[in-house]
Amino acid sequence: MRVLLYRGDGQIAAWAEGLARAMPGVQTLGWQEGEQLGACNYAVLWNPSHGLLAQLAQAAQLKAIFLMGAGADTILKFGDALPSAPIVRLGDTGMAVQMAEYVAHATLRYFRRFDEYEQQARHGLWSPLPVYAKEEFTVGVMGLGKLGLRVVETMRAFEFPVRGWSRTPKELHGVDCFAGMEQLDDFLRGTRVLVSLLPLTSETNNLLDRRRLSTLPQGAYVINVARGAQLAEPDLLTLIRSGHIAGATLDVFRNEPLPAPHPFWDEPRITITPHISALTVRSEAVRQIADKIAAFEADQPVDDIVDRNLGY
Ligand code: NDP
Ligand code: OXD
Repeated sequence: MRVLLYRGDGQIAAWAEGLARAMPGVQTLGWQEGEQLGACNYAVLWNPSHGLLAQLAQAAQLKAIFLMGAGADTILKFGDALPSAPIVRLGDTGMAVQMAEYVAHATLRYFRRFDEYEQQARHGLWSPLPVYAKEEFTVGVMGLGKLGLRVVETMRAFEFPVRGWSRTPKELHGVDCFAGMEQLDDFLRGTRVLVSLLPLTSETNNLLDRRRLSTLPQGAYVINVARGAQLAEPDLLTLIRSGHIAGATLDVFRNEPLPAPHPFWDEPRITITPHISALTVRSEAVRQIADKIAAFEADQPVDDIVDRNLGY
């Protein structure tokens, strides 16, 4: 069996080693811009180029494409140039716990006023601040998939009121569930800490615009760990500067790396991280991909196949 490995950053050596260990007998091959692609049965890739996808579309023996990450927007953006083989994304593989760590940290930092205590300490000030009421700190998670559900579970363990929003209706113990565009405003109205864990699709692009962000209550906090294009960046900034939104922790941006002159860099109420909230754990990803290839070979059902119509 021949498996193509490709990453936009060229770092495939460790993936090749991992796959060789997980699938004895596998032959891995690489590809570089301008090269003719060799025959392959599967492709495992991240940030492919148009040129690579055009060649994969002609690869007669290709059975499936595996992504080295969770977000299918990274490949679906190529639209008509996509090969017809199924596209399979990573399902959790160690990312859900990292998301839970990240969101818990950002929420607790705001809720327990750690930034303010940090400032006070720098000024040698010993001065307990009023405690926020937990019942007024509803955490609202947009996207109740592999990652969102783990965040919901973690925030419930801290005894925050938790609500969730998804495309299809859900019933989750101890969680107020909302679904669809018609329930989005109600969801936002009662959310003090908003977390986005939605995929980027035509429906979620620019979803968090000025009107929707204004629907959040005064003093709300925004955590975006999904995709930057879901958030209207100038609108967030305006609402933070007006005092309606207290601040934000952002891991993802419309343009990455966040450009040097971007106003977010100068806004102290915005915490910026460089798209690290949940990193691919290569060993777990390789194991999952190897298992899914085995399932394809045995004509067994395979999880996490991307629905091209839905965009995730
Ligand atoms: P899943 O596909 O498991 O879950 C997606 C969730 O979003 C589902 O609950 C789905 O609803 C919901 N959803 C999709 N479209 C809509 C919509 N139009 N309206 C309301 N809800 C919607 O994805 P994951 O949890 O695995 O990953 C989520 C995203 O996180 C990824 O797509 C990626 O962009 C991002 N990510 C970011 C990383 C980072 O480091 N910053 C790392 C990994 C992922 P339903 O349940 O009804 O289908
Ligand atoms: C992903 C990501 O989607 O890294 O996996 O953002």
